[in-house]
Amino acid sequence: MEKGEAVCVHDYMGTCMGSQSPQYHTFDGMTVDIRGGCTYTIAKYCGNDPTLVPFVVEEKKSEGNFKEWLTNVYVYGYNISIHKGEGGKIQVNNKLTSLPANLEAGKIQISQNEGRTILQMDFGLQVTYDEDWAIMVAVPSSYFGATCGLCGNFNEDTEDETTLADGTQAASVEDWAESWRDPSCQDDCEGQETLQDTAGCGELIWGGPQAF
Ligand SMILES: [Ca+2]
Repeated sequence: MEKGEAVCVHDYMGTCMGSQSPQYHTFDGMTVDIRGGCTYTIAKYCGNDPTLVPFVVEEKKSEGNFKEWLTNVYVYGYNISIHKGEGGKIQVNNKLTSLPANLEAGKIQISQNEGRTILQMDFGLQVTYDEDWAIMVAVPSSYFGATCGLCGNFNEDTEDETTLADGTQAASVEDWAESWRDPSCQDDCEGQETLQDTAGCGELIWGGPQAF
């Protein structure tokens, strides 16, 4: 049920891609360019269905220092972190872990294949991180319309991707992308060129449904 109407949803996977540029292609097909280095929420469960496992995928991009790029996945109480350019090292709750690895009695499987680190969750979420620093997040259609972050809201509607956490539409794609930027990234705002950009760094719209 969605907004009081029954919605028929086929069983399929939504795919979101992020590249080094840095640029993201949302589940619903919109392209988002990111300015400035910081940690961004890429995909997150923003619904309130207790039968769905909450998760957060975030990516840290540092301007001019690719070694600091990493992806954090928060699921089942773990923080799984994949660091770029470090030969496939991963950290589980800040502890270096060799691959392949299984966590939570196999509910989380982490493997490596030809430079690609693959996280596969038992409920269908898949996160892969390539050698060339491209991230892919695949989410099963059970999460239809219930994700948020730079990968969008996964409802097959490209037009409403820039919906903010409070339900309103952002003034621009840039403003919307800013809203998924970690509020702690004040230092990165020094490179912004306009007053509006600087203001956006200090007054992020942050709130709404929190999975964690
Ligand atoms: Ca959408």
